[in-house]
Amino acid sequence: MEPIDRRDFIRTVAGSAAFVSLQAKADEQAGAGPVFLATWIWGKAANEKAAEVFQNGGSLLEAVEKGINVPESDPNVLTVGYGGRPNSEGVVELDAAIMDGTRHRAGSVCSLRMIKNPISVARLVMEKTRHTTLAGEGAFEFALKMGFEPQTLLTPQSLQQWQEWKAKPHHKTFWLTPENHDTIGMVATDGKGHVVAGCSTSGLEYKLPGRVGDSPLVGCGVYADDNVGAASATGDGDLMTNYCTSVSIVHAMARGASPQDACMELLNHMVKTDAKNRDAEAAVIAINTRGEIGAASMNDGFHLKYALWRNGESQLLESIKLI
Ligand code: SD4
Repeated sequence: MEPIDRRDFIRTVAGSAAFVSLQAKADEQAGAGPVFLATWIWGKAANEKAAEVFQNGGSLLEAVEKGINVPESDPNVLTVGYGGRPNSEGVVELDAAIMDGTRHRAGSVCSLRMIKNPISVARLVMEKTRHTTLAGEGAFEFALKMGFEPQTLLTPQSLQQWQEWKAKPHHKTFWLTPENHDTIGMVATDGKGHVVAGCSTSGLEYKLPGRVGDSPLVGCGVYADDNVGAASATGDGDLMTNYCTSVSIVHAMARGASPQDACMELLNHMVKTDAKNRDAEAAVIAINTRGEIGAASMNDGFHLKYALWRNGESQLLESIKLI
């Protein structure tokens, strides 16, 4: 990956001074305890749950899992877990992954049907098997063996929306629009140098059955390494997978970049390799082992709101944009 052009970078962030100073203030307190950072507005409730689990003696891994369970179980979050929008055939297929920075080990599930908490299944893939990823029918059978209850994941709301989409003569498909997708990505540290990353999504709405996005792929939707930090991504997974976003960000941090610079460097690299990516729906978050954070969006059309929990304070913030 090419290093970011500092002039481009300075120009980009100049218009985002307010966000920079907010984040600088947040980073001043780095190293002062656990930090939870998550994508989109439902990240706030997820962070608060994660912090509660951690403060009550749970592991960081458990905290991230239980935090992500919150939007997964919420029928009003139409892009994650129960109530997530279905594929083109009206079937909800979920993707999720979780990675433990100490063991450098991840678990993930792809195209999982009828199980509302895929992040919990992903954790069990990591903890109970020698595998990293289970997909489709195999992931479902594994979840049943682990005691998960199958249920329909379509809600009246998501069913009705799918029917309306299907009824449109020239319905747009396999594409994102600003209001119809999002994912929960979470990165966290315990304040003592341990990091975890988790990600869960119903993926692109009305996707082709069997389509796997970036979220459950190690190095794309999640990456965590206790030597450096952790990262997660949200956006057009069909595009972002090609940039191995999360591992690229963690490697940039390993070379000395701050989490924010590492996020910007990744987005900058996407634009340098293909100018069309200026219009891409892409956003990323990162944390290092000192608890410093980064969050960045490609452009205004897909402007990431992210949630930060630190020192008992739970905030919703807006990410810096590259363009
Ligand atoms: C995917 N990256 O399946 C996910 C969707 C997403 O914001 O994050 N949307 O491609």
